[in-house]
Order: sequence, then C-alpha cells, then structure tokens
Amino acid sequence: MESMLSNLTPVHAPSIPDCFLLPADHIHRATGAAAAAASSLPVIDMSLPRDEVRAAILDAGKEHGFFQASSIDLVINHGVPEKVLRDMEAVCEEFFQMPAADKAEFYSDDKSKKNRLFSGSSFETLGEKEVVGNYTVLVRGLAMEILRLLCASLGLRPDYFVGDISEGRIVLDINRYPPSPDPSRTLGLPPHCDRDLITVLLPGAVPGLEVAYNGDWIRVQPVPNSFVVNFGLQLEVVTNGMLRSVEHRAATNSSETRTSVATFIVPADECVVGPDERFVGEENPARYRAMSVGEFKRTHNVVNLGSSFQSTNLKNNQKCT
Ligand SMILES: O=C(O)CCC(=O)C(=O)O
Repeated sequence: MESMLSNLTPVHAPSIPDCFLLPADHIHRATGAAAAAASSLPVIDMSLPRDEVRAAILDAGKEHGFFQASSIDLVINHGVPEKVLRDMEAVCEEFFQMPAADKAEFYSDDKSKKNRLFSGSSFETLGEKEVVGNYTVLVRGLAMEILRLLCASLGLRPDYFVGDISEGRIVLDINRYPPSPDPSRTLGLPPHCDRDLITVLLPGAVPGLEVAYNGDWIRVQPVPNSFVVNFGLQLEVVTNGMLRSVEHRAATNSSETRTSVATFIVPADECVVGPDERFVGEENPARYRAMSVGEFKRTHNVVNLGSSFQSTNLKNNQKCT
C-alpha cells in the first residue's frame, strides 16, 4: 500500500515494486498497425443532428465497441460544461496530492465500502461532494442520452434502458497512473471488458488507454473536452453480440502522471439480463444465457493479467456453448 500512496516520481523511486511487474514477454505492445488500419477510434460530434449521431454511434459500436464523444458542451439538455470537467479533474488532483498519511485513511480492501482507495480509487470527500455529484449527474445524463439514441437505432422502445437495467449503484473509478520506470514491464490496468451497461471515461490529456482491435492495440489519443464511451458486457448480452464489449487496458509511460475518471452505468444486482428476443432468431441463436447481474458479477473474473486478446473467460459463464 505504501508504494501506491506515495507521490514519488521515478527519479526518486528508480525501481518498481515486484507486485507491479509483469513477465517481460507478457505485454504485447501496441504496434501502431491497428491504429493505422482503423485511423484510431471514431470521434463523434455529439452536436450534429440526432440522426447522424445515432448512425455514427451504431457504426462505432459494431466496429469498435468504443468511440469518443466530442463537443459535448453543445448537446442541449445533456451537456457537460467544460468547467464541470476541469472542476472534477482539480478535485482528483487535490486528492492525489494529499500526503500519503491522509490518503491512507481512505484505503480499504473491503469492496462493500462505498468510498475507498485501492489500486485505483473511488472516493468522495466531504468538501467536494458537490463537484463530484454534479459531474456524476451530468455524465449519467450523457450516458442515458447515448442509450436512448441506441434504442432508436436498434428498434427498441426509447425507454428500454430506463429502470433496473441502468439503475444499479453508479460506480465512479478515479484511476491514477504514476510514471513507471519501465513501461515495458508494467500496465496501469490489465486488459479487461467492463461488466456494466455503458462506461463514460474522462481520459485526461495524457494518453494511456489502449483498445483491442484486430489482434493489436489502438492507443487512444484523447480529444480535448471529450469523453471516451464504451459498451459494457451487459449491452453485448442484451443485443446478443450485435454491440460488442471490447477489451481495453491502460498502458503506463515513463514521464507523466495520468488520471482518468470512469463512470459505470450498472444494472441493479437483481436485474435479469439476457438477449432481447429482437436479436435472436433462427439465423442468430441466443449466444448468452439470461442471468441476474448479481450472479453475473459473482461468477465472472474481473480482469486478465497481462496481455490477452481472448478475455472470453469474462463472458464464458453467460455464453451459450
Ligand atoms: O484509465 C483508462 O484509460 C482506462 C480505465 C478503465 O478501463 C477502467 O476504469 O475500467
């Protein structure tokens, strides 16, 4: 825990604690070939006419499971003003700049705790409740708007994702990635798919997010004032695989600290999620079993360690064989 709480830079701490080291051949570095082939992730200007945004989200969902939502401050009723983003980033920075002893008070291994610091952190400090609360409400609004647009594209009723399926406990992860003395042996976050319905990530200005694509990794170049949006496993299950939840990871770098804020829209534990009948037919049999989200969470591994393009263990429990 000490090494995680420390504010040391690599200059001060030239060696990496063993627990953060991966085997040398374990990290498949991004070659750039995928990015060249895919011209990076699609960037969707959310201020465009709804029909255009809808079509772009569906295309991005089918091809990548990821996109960047830009010009969000222009979206009427669902905008997240730039000030809200900057305030949120400032609160995160303030927290991580606190002395290690103060941060230690938030440290806990107990997953049932509402706010805790672990190998990433979820926190809410009394003084900043307003900033974090305001941010969360606006980002949730954006996520719900994207889901509504998807409904129209998928032939679902507009409020399909309203209710239990999106109203589990909202989870906000604030990820802090200090510079690494050896980025070739460390990852900020190992490859994983998100277990939620949809995730909205404030990626910060420093690159680090990498998205699996055709056996390689696309390194995401953050677009200023934009969010990275990706589809979670629950959306993949509902659409019987039409929309994909795609593996991603956070790489480290040797010079700059990176902070990202992930907002997860999660179904309630008792909500039973399975492929909707509209996505199942003779040609397209159900690929997943229906199961409660609580059971899904209990029986799935969260992440794979190291490099992998086959995180199917995340989905196997629910997959029909
Ligand atoms: O920090 C990032 O870019 C990725 C964050 C992420 O994947 C997560 O919080 O699950």
